[in-house]
Amino acid sequence: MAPPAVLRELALALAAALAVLGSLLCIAWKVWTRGTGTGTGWDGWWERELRELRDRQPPGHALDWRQVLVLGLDGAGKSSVLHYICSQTAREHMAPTQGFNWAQLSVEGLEMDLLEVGGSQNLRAYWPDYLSEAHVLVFVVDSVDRSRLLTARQELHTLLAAEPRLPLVVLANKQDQSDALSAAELQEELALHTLSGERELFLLPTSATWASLSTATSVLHVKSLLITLLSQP
Ligand SMILES: Nc1nc2c(ncn2[C@@H]2O[C@H](COP(=O)(O)OP(=O)(O)OP(=O)(O)O)[C@@H](O)[C@H]2O)c(=O)[nH]1
Ligand SMILES: [Mg+2]
Repeated sequence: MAPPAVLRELALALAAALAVLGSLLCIAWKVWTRGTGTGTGWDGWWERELRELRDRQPPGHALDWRQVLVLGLDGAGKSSVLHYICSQTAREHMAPTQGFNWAQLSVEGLEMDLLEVGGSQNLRAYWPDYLSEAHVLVFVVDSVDRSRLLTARQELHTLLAAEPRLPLVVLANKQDQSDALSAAELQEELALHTLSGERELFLLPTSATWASLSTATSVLHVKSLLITLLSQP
């Protein structure tokens, strides 16, 4: 009769072998079935898995995901606003965005992705590609840059023509500057009154500077507005 220690080791080895075999069978099953759904390839498979995982979450635990798309001409202050919203601190110098800038906020049961696409002319061609995923468009305008207001207006109206219902938040930024146009003047310049009445539309005067943190033009009001807008069912 074998001693109990040897039996224990044999039993452990057998259990480990069964576990490995089980994992291999499971992987084989996933590989076998991955091509049978609507998507093909690993990307589609992972997306389906993620979707199923989200659907399996009990009520109250579901990830409430929202995307905020932040656009506007180069230098308008998009990155500064994002930085301010996410960190409640201002940065002295902000480098131009070469491509994309992305931040995530978890607030009041919301997972909020804030996606900035750079505003330089070569990047503006990519702006429309991001509209369909967005739940809100934040369009940042430099209230001092009078010479490019017409360009800002044209870019904004072109974008909105493709998405007649997308909620819009226009930020009249750099209000700390003495020569800044007021929000009312910008409303005229950007022809916001011509936009469809179906769209939720907000125009906020903002300033992404330290000194403005506790003033009426604080960027933190934007954060509150976004939370309210995106919390709607
Ligand atoms: N005075 C003042 N300056 C600001 C304000 N917001 C941004 N700036 C400055 O404006 C410049 C451009 O700001 P960014 O945040 O980089 O602008 P952007 O829209 O992200 O530009 P791109 O990434 O090139 O598309 C930086 O020097 C900022 O410090 C503001 O409210 N007031
Ligand atoms: Mg930027």
